[in-house]
Amino acid sequence: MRGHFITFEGGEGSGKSTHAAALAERIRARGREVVLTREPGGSPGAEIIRHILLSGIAKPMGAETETILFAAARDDHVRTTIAPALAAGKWVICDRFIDSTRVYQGTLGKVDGKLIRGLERVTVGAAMPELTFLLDVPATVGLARAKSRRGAGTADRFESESVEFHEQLRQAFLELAVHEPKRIVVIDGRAPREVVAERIWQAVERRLLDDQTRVAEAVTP
Ligand code: T5A
Repeated sequence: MRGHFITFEGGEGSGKSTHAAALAERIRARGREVVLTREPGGSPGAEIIRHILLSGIAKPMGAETETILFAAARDDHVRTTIAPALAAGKWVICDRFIDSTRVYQGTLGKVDGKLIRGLERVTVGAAMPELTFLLDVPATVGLARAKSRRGAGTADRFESESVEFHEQLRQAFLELAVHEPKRIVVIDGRAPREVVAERIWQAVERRLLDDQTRVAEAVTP
C-alpha cells in the first residue's frame, strides 16, 4: 500500500512551515499517520548537508556544486525517510522539494535543466509528490515575515539575496504551476492564516481523501 505525498513550495516567509504543520495536524486528526519533514534536511545525513548549504560555505563553489549538494541531501532524505513512510502507507508532507531546486538553482542559478532533471530522476525515482501547494506572496511580504520571525538572527544563504532575486523566484514558481496544473495548486498566501488553511484542506479532501473515508466521517457522530 502506498501513502500520499504532499509538498509545500514558495518563497521565503510564504507560510510553508506554518501550513505544512497545520495540514499534518488535520490529517492526523482523521486518524492517519503523517510524517512531517523538510528540505534541505529531513534525515540525519541531509541535515548535515543543510547546514553546509544554508551557512553559505558552499556558495563560492558555484551553483552547480550547490545543486549536487541539494541532490545528495535529497537522495538520503528520500531513501531513509520519504520512501519507507510511503511504502508503509503513511502520509508524507514535505516543506520544499524538487520545485525549489528547479527554481532556485535552475531558473535563478542558471544551472542546466538537463543536470537538474537527471539528478531528480536519480534521487526521487517513484517518490514524486502527488500534490504540491505553491504559497504565493509578493517577495516584500515574504521577506518581511521571515525577518520578523528571525528577530535578531542573521539571514541565511538565500534569504540574504536581493528583493529582485526573490521576486524573480516568485515568477519562476508561478511558471512551474502553469506547466503542471494538475500537481501544483497555487494558493494566495496573503490571505489570513485560517483562509489559507481552509483552501489547502479543501484541495486535500477533494484530491486525496477517498469517498469511502468521507462517507465514514459523515456518519461518525
Ligand atoms: N533551497 C531549498 C534551495 O535553494 N534549493 C532546494 O532544492 C531546497 C530544498 C531553505 C532554503 O534553501 C533553499 C530555499 C531556502 O532559501 P529554510 O530555512 O528551510 O531555507 O527556509 P524557507 O523554506 O524559506 O522557509 P521560511 O521559514 O523562511 O518560510 P516559510 O516556511 O514559508 O514561512 P513560515 O511558515 O515560517 O511563516 C513565516 C512567518 O509568517 C507568519 C508565520 O507565523 C511566521 O511568523 N505567517 C503568516 N502571517 C500572516 N498571514 C499568513 N497567512 C501567514 N502564514 C504564516
